[in-house]
Amino acid sequence: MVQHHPFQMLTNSYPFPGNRVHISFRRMDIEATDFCNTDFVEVHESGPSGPLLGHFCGNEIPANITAARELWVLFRTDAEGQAPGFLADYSLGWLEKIGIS
Ligand SMILES: [Ca+2]
Repeated sequence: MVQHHPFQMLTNSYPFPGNRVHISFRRMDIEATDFCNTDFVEVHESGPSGPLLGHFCGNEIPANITAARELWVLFRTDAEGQAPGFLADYSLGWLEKIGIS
């Protein structure tokens, strides 16, 4: 039986039109499995039931993600194996101010 240890983070920005959340992955080293189905990072827009923007494992650094007002990030592991994990940072703001066009 696979045992999950979910961790979730919800980022919110203010609901002004044009406001965005931008996330950049800096390091990525999560146990790689077929279909990334035991250990993974998952990014959704708005919340857990929002559109899936990415589902990642392994050690390839994902592309940057820019979404609407909110990003929901889930990191999930099981009890098997160890890896350093991931490092990401995020910024909030108007697209022009965070350098996204
Ligand atoms: Ca694992």
